[in-house]
This record gives sequence, C-alpha cells and structure tokens, in this order.
Amino acid sequence: MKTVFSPLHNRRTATTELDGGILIAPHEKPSRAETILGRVKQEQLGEVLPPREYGLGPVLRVHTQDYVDFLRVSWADWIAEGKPGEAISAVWPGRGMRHRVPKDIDGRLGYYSFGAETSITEGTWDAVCASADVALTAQALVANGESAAFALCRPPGHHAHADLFGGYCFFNNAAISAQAFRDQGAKRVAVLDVDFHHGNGTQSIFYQRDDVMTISLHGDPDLVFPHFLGFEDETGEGPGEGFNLNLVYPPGTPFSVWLDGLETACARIAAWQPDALVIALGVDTFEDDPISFFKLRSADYLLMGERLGKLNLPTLFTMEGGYDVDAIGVNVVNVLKGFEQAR
Ligand code: OKP
Ligand code: MG
Ligand code: ZN
Repeated sequence: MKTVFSPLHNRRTATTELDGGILIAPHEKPSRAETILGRVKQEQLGEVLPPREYGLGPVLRVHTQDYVDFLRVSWADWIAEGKPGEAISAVWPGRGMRHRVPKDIDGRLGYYSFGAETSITEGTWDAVCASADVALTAQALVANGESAAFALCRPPGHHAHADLFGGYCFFNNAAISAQAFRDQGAKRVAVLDVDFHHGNGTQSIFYQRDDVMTISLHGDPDLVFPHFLGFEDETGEGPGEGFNLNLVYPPGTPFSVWLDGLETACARIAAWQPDALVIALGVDTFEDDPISFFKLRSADYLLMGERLGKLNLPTLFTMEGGYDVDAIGVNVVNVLKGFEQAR
C-alpha cells in the first residue's frame, strides 16, 4: 500500500493545549507523524509519495467559504491585535445568544470553534492545507485503481464540522475525501471512524445525506470528548435517516467487545455495497493511550486491519488520533499490514 506524506505537517507546532486548567504541551504533536512514517519505511509497507496541491476547491465542497477564510487569516489577525500567546478561544455563542460572526478576533475564534483545547498558531494554516492535500492525493490513488492507500494526515480532521474547528482538527480530511469520491462518480461512499473519539465533524457534515454513510465506534460521549454529539440515538435526519450509526463503549472496553461493534459496522457497510470506503484511522483505542479509555493491544490492530480488508472495497485510510507516540507507528502499520494480508 502506498503512503502519502508531507513534511509540511511540521508547520503545526502548537506549544499550548488547555487541559485541566493549565496549558500543557499538546498531545497532537509532530513526532506522531514522524514515528508513523518511520514505521511505514521500516516495515516496507510501500512507496511513500508527496502530495499534489489541490487548492481549496475540494475543501470548499464540505467546508464553508467564511470558515475557510477565517482559518486563513486567523493567526495574522490574532498577532495584529498584539496578543502574547497562541490563539485560544475563551468565549462562545451560548444558548439564547446570537449566532452571527463578529468582527473581533476573539469573537470569531469562538464562533468558529467548539473547544478551547486547540490553539491556532503560526504555520497551522500551511499544515492544515497540506493535510488535506495528503488526503486528496491518496484518495486519487484509490479512485484511479489502487486497491487502498494511506493518507498520513496531520493535523487530523474528523472533529471538524463544515464551519467549526476543535479536537485538534481544522479541515475534515475524511469528509473532504469522501466528497471527492462522490464528485468523481462514486454513487455511495462509507466513512468508518475507528478513532477512540466520535467523528462528530464527519457525522455532522453528512447527517442529512443518503449518499455518504457515516459510522463511528467510540468512547461514550457522556463521559468523554466531544461530549455533545455521538450518542446511539443519532441515526441521521431527513434523507439521511438510517445513514449514520454510532457504536458507543464504556471505559475498559477490550478488543473482543470492540470487535463485535466492528462486525456490526462491517455488516452494515457490506449490505449497502458502497463504491468506496474511507477509514478514519485513529489508534487512540490503545491500552496505553494517555487520553483514552479502551484497552486494545498492539496485536489487535492486525486483526482490525484484517477485518477491514475482508470488506474488499477500494479503501482510503486517513490518519486521525493516537497519542502514545512510542506505540503509534506499530499500531497504525499493524492495521495496514493486517488489511493487506486479508486482500
Ligand atoms: C482528537 B482525536 C485531554 C482532553 C482531550 C480533546 C481530544 C481530541 C481528540 N485531557 N480533549 O479524535 O484523536
Ligand atoms: Mg470513532
Ligand atoms: Zn481520537
């Protein structure tokens, strides 16, 4: 399987994440991508390609123009106001307040985000654009006949809504890619999110549509991020009714239980017979992940990949979360190797 990677991910070097009332060094850091790339090479998974530049056209198929414009200028506007730190929102349009875009940068940061853990920094825009290019380049490989490809995206994307950043995500690479498959002629596309967290952005973007099915397995949002979406009674809306599936698990969930959920997800996908599959691949389900509560072990990721491979669909993997950097390379490449063994 080919991997698409851009060194421009290194332009995203936030130094702050608001966590527990203090600013910590972000969990979502450059060494994550470098470690995965190292393991891809060590295991000789396949060729590593740089991305092509797609511009904002495919991004604007799922994100709004005003949101994209905001992301492009946000750091410059923050700096122009003479702010001393990284750009972090401290205010949001709460219940009963107006949802209009204010002029002030503090107001715009709140309007376009749903959390304060994700700082905007110099270079964030460049990395976000490169991450989307990585996804789209890998998507094109699959659309042009490769059976699968790995988009080594950083920053991740699955929490980003059409006009909201948060959860370390800015552009929703999985959603952009799914839409690209549709725009290139695929009739049905499934997005399966195996990251520990609910793929709230992806769900939201396709919630009212019957052409892109979204499925996510994740930690119970009653207990963990993103807190306000991802419950099992969210099944889609209007024409999208029945095209969203959330599979929610409690703390301590072992692979055996998680795999039942994957089986349910795979059965749903196989019955629908999509033309393409996007896997939002996070490995923060790992037992030693610092911010998560599932108990998957490194060897389990081989079996995860094997089950995904048995779907026998043209498959794009987009990299999402995973924060135990020591294990992230092994775990990610285990999924991809297990997948290839099943084909
Ligand atoms: C992004 B992805 C840590 C709280 C972390 C944000 C989690 C974002 C996860 N105490 N909250 O889905 O891996
Ligand atoms: Mg998930
Ligand atoms: Zn995650």
